[in-house]
This record gives sequence, structure tokens and C-alpha cells, in this order.
Amino acid sequence: MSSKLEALNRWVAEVAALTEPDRVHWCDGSESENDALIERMVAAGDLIELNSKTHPNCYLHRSHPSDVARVEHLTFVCTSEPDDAGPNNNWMDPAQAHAKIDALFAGCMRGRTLYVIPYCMGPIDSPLARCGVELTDSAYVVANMRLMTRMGAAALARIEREGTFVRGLHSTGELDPHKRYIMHFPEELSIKSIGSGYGGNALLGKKCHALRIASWQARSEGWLAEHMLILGVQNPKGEIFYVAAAFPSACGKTNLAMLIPPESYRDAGWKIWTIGDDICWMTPGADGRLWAINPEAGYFGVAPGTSAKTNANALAMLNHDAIFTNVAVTADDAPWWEGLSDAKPARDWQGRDYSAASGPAAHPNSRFTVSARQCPSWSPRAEDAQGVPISAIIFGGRREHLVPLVFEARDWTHGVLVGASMGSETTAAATGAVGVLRRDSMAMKPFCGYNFADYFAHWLGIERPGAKLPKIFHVNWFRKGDDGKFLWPGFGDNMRVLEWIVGRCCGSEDAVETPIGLLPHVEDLNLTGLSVPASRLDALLHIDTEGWIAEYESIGEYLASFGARLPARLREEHRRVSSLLAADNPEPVTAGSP
Ligand code: GTP
Ligand code: SPV
Ligand code: MN
Repeated sequence: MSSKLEALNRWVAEVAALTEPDRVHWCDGSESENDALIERMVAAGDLIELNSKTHPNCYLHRSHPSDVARVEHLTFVCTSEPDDAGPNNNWMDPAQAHAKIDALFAGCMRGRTLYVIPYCMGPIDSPLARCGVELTDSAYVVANMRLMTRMGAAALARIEREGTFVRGLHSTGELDPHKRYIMHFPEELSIKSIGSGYGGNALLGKKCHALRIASWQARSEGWLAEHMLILGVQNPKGEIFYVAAAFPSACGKTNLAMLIPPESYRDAGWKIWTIGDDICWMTPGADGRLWAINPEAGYFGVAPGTSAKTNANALAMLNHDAIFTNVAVTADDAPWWEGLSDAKPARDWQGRDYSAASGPAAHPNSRFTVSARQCPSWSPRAEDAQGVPISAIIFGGRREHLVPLVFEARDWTHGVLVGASMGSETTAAATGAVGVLRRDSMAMKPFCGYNFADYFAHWLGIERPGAKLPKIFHVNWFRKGDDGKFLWPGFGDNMRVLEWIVGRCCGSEDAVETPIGLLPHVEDLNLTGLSVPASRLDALLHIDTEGWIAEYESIGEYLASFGARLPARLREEHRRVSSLLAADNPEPVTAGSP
């Protein structure tokens, strides 16, 4: 097979000449194609069939133990000018990068099949959607791309019509961490990834295309490509407010996107609708509002911690037609992970007999892949070609200390500063140390395909005459008390914070001004049915002025690291909040004091 688009045929031929596969397979996305692929993977041991009674059409994949997460240190943005990639990215000269990675691609598909995967990010008929083609030698990638994107014949037809597409070349190579690179060429709208078969390293439609390349395109075309979930909050009057939220990897997007409100809320008629759990593309509409689509068609979600108590919607969609990666299994071949249930794991994520001595049964970054439509709270608006209008943007991270449960930015400029200043303790979603506080602006540190200084300027520039922009908030579900335990119950109870946020958007909720932004009074939060002592609620909303002064000093140093390219407006906004904090300090530190 081939396509009607000569440019595509030529590229596939070039890649085949370089990588020397035994055969080339053009994916049509059909069920029969998927069935055949799964059958072959099961025969080869790449997939393990799970219990077909409790989990029909569910499979387990065990990735190489050295290939279990994104690799930020091996991820590059290759622009002609190093400053266009910025201090937030690893940079390599494009010609040098091509030479280095092409040497690894040479002959790497001998004995393998080269799969051609045409895919569409976003509803297939949406003007906001964009297409790509991934060439890969991994059948596991094909099966995942089929769930995560609109993949196959319809996407190919659109690509042939439009004539343009993002080019992604992927090979698992030798799965050798020393021969692993994830390279982006935004000026050429292309991606080359070798040496990993895992998640965002290998499913190129996701972080590589829909965030790194798309963020670059979005800047030049006047829209935003963000690491955000999208949900709809339906109130008892039946009105639905759409909210987008950016939290870093493994900080709660999937869980918030599928939230089940507490009983008292459900009884009153509240409901949460899920549009997306990881990526949001937002475009200013003719009415001045931001209109958002979820470019993905499935979820690649964190398994550990997912339970009937924390995320019943996720659990409900995982009992059929799902792929599990690096989870444990029980004696009767059901998937298992820490936090799921009291059942006992029989084999761990590496297939070894489970022993508590060899660490967690499921890898901390083990994941499930499943079609979005299987989610009980899936919103049909996820297929709306125009997207949904966004009323509020929420930033948030994992902060054990200092950062209150919720606050609201004064205006768009302040909101951009709040997003740019985000900090979060690192998680297992990327290789490296876990629990280390780092700046992760807009949760895009690993995903922005260009200089953060220019990205902040682009965000500020979204505010134009006539714009009706969403209000911006910051949340922290992860503040801990002196006992080292989370102060806030989180999960379904986050609804209480969402209600305040939506209320602020329509002017029905009160707030108190502080130097860092607007906070609810404890009594502004609906706490019906919640048994959290008043002292803990006070702690959750407490502002430690001295701690915030230190935080703003550290934010100032971070912003200064972007040099002269940092927008002056952001620097001024930082100065404005810093002086409010200084004025608020009950015991200002005077020079020369002991
Ligand atoms: P990526 O897919 O990596 O982008 O992650 P994500 O942002 O979608 O995170 P996810 O919702 O999968 O949550 C990651 C981990 O945080 C899981 O183990 C959750 O159980 C836990 N988590 C999510 N929400 C909350 C919360 O409100 N409180 C607490 N304490 N933990 C939470
Ligand atoms: C993340 O790390 O933010 C993810 C998982 O969503 S991955 O697709 O591996 O990037
Ligand atoms: Mn993510």
C-alpha cells in the first residue's frame, strides 16, 4: 500500500532505505488489524493476556526494566538558534542531531516490520485538530496509538487532503539507555526517537507532537498547547462550566478530570464531565473566549493509587479492552497495583514472584491505556469540532509546605506569573530523583518546545482587546501537616474547591485579598459531609508571609535565569507581589539586625 500523497510515500521510502525493515505495513486502524497485531504480540510474549472473565480483551506489557519512564535528560529540542530552545530545554544543532540519531537508525529495523501510523490529534473534523504520521517498529506502539489517537484511514484521508503532517520516526532500537534519544526539530515539524518503547518517549502523538511541536506551532499561530486536563462542572441548575488544569506529571490530572463529587453534591445535582486528562489545545474564539479541545482519544494514566475509593470512574473503564504496562498481576491474572485493593500480587511488574523485599509490586510509573469513551464520565463534547469554552484555568503542583489549598490570581498578568512560578516535587513519571522541589512553569518544563521566556511572552500576549479570558487559580492538594500526613482528603473532595472556583467565575463566591492572591474564607467552602477539623482547614489556607517572601526570592532567581529575553511585564509583576509581601511582613528583617 501507499498513499495519494507523494511527500508521504517518499518519506516512508527514505526511512525504509535507512532502517531496512523486512516489511512495511500501512495501518488502517481497523479492528481486524488490531486483532492480528495483538495475536502476534501475545505469541511473541510482548503482551500477556489477562483474566478473560474479569478483564476481557485486557493485556499486560512489561517494558525493559531500564525503560520505564520519560527520559528528560535524553530529550532534545533542535533549533537553528540555541536561544530559541532556551535554558528550559536540552539543545543540539539540528544537522548534528540528525547525523547522530540517523547513525543509530541505520539498519535498526532489520528483521522487523515498519508500521506507518497516520493519526489525527483532535476530533477528526475539527479545524483545531492537527495530523501526524508515526513510523515505528513497535507493534505495542501501534496498539497504544490506536487507543490514544484517531488513527488509521480517516486520518490518512485528512492528511492527503491537507498535504501537511508532523513526521515522527521511532524505533525501539536496542533499548540501550546509552543509545536512546528523543529529538525534536520544530522548524521541520519532525520528531526522531530511538532506544525506548515507553510512553511519552515512544507514543509520539502525545508529548512529542501534541506538546513540544504543537507548542511551537501554537506560538506562531496564536493559540496554546498545554499540559492540561479539561473537565466540565455541571451545577444543580444544569449549567456546565469548563475548566482546564495544568499539574505536572503524576500530580493529579487524570484523577481531577474524572472526579466523582461527594454524596451531598451528587444529591444536589452536581456532576463532573471528562473531556481530557493530559493535553489541552486552546484557541481564542471570535467571541474572545478560549475554546479548547483534547487532542487525544484515550488515557495513558498512572495505575498506582487508582482505586474504587479514589477514582471509581477510572476503575470502571479498566475492566475491558485496556492495555496495562508494568503493573503486577494476582494469582488469577488480574492486574494489580499498590493502592488498588487488598488482593495479593502474585507476580511483580518484572514478572518475578512477588516479594515485599524487592520493592513495590507495580512500578510506580506503571500505567493503563484505554479509549476515552470507556470512561463513565466521558463528555460527548469531547468530539465537538469547535471545542468547549474555558471559564477557569487552574495551576497546581505537589507542595508539602507553604502553598495553600487554593488561591485566585488577581488578573491575567498575575495568573501568568503564578503559572510561570509553579513549583512541584518530582515524581516517578520521569527517570531521576523523586520528591525534589523544582520549578515547573505551567507544568510544561519537560514539554515546552521553545524558550520559556518566549512562552511567557506568548501567554501574556493572549490578553488582547476584546478577550474574555478565563480566571486563573492555583491549587495544592498535597500540603502536609506536622505529622507528615496530607492535610486535605483530596480526590472527590476536590469538588469543594471546584465549586468555589466556578462560583468565583460567576461572581457568587466571596474571597479575601492577600499578597499572593485571593483566598476563600473557610466558611466560603462547602464542607457538608466533610470531617476535617477546623485547625486543619486553617492550616490549609494559612499564608506564612516570611515563607512566601523566601519563595518569591527563589522565583525571582528562577525568572532571572531567562535573562533579557524574559518579558519586562513578568519581572514587574514579580516585583509588585514581592513588595506587597514585604509590606505585609509583621517582622521585617532589618539590615544589620543580629
Ligand atoms: P500524568 O499522566 O503523569 O500526567 O499524571 P496526572 O497528572 O494525570 O496524575 P494522576 O491523576 O494520575 O495522579 C497521580 C498520583 O497522584 C496517583 O497516585 C493519584 O492517586 C495521586 N493523586 C491524585 N489526586 C490526588 C489528590 O487529590 N490527593 C492525593 N493525596 N493524591 C492524589
Ligand atoms: C507524563 O509524564 O506527563 C505522562 C506520561 O502523561 S508520558 O506519556 O509517558 O509522558
Ligand atoms: Mn502528563
